[in-house]
Amino acid sequence: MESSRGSGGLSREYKLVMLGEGGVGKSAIIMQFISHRFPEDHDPTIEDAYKTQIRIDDEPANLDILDTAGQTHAWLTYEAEFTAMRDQYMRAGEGFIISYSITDRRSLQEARQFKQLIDRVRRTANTPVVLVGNKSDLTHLRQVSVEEGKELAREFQCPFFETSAAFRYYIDEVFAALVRQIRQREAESVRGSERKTRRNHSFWSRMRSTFHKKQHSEH
Ligand SMILES: Nc1nc2c(ncn2[C@@H]2O[C@H](COP(=O)(O)OP(=O)(O)OP(=O)(O)O)[C@@H](O)[C@H]2O)c(=O)[nH]1
Ligand SMILES: [Mg+2]
Repeated sequence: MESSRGSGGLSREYKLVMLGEGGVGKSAIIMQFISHRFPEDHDPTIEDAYKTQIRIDDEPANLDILDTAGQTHAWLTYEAEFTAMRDQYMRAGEGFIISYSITDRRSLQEARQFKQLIDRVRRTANTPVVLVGNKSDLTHLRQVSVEEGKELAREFQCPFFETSAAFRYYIDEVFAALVRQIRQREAESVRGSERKTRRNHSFWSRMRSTFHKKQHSEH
């Protein structure tokens, strides 16, 4: 586990990755979260990294957030480089925000593709993920219902939020939910390895007592 000393003392670093189709508002969500600003223009991202320190459930957390390129044409132009880069952050990331726009049905389909990609690269369906339907303020342009978002989150077995980067709705909640998912998985794996140790213990004590009995009966 990596840790560093921040103003809040010893705190864990969490590597988070923002995924989603081009223009759904990935950069806007991150910018609102970190600096309470909303970028009006769409400036397509290639790759940006942000660091911030917050407290979640009274525990400090250093977030290392990677903002990725949603523009598939960029992926196609430099296909080999992008695929290599993508696989790298898919492996290095500990938690993923998969975002779509409620005004763009195709971006919801893309969200499913992103989840499949994460599962494939990491060879598990158990990676911490949060599903986000952004641009909830644009109600007149809605193409994806809240129910459809919830349904996809049920499929992914992950938390779901409809956000508005423009109005800063549910932005903090997304990042807190993702860190909680990571902490929960970690606690589960610690419990799992404790159980394994206990099982091993009882295995060895059984072996020892069998050996003991054997030794006694031989004398
Ligand atoms: N109304 C509204 N507009 C938004 C919202 N979030 C983002 N936008 C706008 O949508 C456009 C795209 O936002 P970006 O944050 O650049 O999108 P992106 O997903 O980072 O795009 P790529 O970097 O190309 O993948 C910008 O013009 C934003 O102002 C939102 O919640 N509501
Ligand atoms: Mg961007």
